[in-house]
Amino acid sequence: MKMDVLLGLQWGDEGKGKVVDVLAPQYQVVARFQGGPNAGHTLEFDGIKHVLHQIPSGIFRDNIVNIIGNGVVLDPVILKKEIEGLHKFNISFRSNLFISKKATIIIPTHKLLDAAYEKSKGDKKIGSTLKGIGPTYQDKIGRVALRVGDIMAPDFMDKYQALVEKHKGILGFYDFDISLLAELEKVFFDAVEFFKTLNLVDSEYEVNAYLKEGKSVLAEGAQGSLLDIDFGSYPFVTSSTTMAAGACTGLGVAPSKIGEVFGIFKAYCTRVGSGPFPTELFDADGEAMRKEGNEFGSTTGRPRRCGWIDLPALRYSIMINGVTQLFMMKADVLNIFEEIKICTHYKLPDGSIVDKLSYELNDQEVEPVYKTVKGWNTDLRNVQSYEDFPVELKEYVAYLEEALEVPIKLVSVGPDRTQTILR
Ligand code: 2SA
Ligand code: MG
Repeated sequence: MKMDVLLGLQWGDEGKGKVVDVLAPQYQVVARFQGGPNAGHTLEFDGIKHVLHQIPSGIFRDNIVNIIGNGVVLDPVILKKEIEGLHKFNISFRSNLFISKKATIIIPTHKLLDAAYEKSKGDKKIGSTLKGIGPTYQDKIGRVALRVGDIMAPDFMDKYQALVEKHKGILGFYDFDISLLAELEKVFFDAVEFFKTLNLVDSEYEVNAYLKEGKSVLAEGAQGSLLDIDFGSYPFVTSSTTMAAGACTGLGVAPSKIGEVFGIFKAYCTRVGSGPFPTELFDADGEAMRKEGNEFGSTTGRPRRCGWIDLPALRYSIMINGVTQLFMMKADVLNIFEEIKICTHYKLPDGSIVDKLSYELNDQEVEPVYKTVKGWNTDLRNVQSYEDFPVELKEYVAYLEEALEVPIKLVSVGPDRTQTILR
């Protein structure tokens, strides 16, 4: 069997959680491969809305094994809270949640460092979720981080203290107040004890064994391709590999074992945090999108920046990920518009028209070139199948499909599990 990968093609919040939840019955294993508690995957079913941060979105389906892979940075405190939050759903996480011993641990000083770095950047700040993601990946690459497996080792406290001393030195350099640390550590060590009771495994063996046995595995991405550490709008990115290749390194699965790559995108665009966003709307249309789409960060509650769909950016993401199927989310949010704009190119300050996300593009004020189409301006609540789509929505889908050269296999017309139309 091959492992399918599902990922966001924009700046995150494309609706990945919902899609995993809908696709989950076709899979026996769902695995997270990067990111950490900066992610917020929202699922809605039976009138309940639930947000997951680190736990894979397969957790709500019985008989699905959920794996947190080595590429993830994990906060034990948030994981404990997440698991406690699942108690009311009667989820047997003891038998269906497995965590890689090679995943990296976020410790309290990582969160303080995140805040210190952001503060030092002033108005050039990244807009981090302040969950300690960047500093933890920094330590991983710097070969000094603590890993999940370390918490079982007798010298865990020594390793922990050595890292904290290093962090204190940096925090001192930034003159950052660390008076909260003792309190944070108390909660952290409490969570570490809980953590020891979970299923800690060599997940690369598990995932590969499942594939060998013919079980279907879905790798669930977090954030989006335009936030990728290499290909995103650097430095306004997250610190992990959010693209399909990250599923290989973040789970220990060979590139030859990757099957379908599902690319999720919204029928428009949002971004939370700083950085370039060519089609961003600052007018009443942007405000209406935010309101209609309830565009507020599911981890931090921050209002998301909103704008029209951006085809050059989508084509770029499709290229670097090798997307084989597209899923378009939140089409219903555009119901309110009489006209819809599609960004087909960018106009550079020198007047030239381009459709590539070149290195230089990042630092230029670009103007989107739009094609305007008629909106459907209709409620989609009663839409049951593609045949029920208003003609303008059919045309929108067809236009995007042709421009992106990948089939759009799924269109979401509302937040609930059931409001998902397969084509
Ligand atoms: P970080 O926290 O250091 O990784 O942030 C770096 C940049 O990456 C962006 N980022 C995100 N963008 C969209 N959604 C994310 N998850 C949450 C959600 C965000 C929230 O699902 O809504 O609740 O605010 C996410 N995580 C990181 C971030 O905004 C920075 O631009
Ligand atoms: Mg999200």
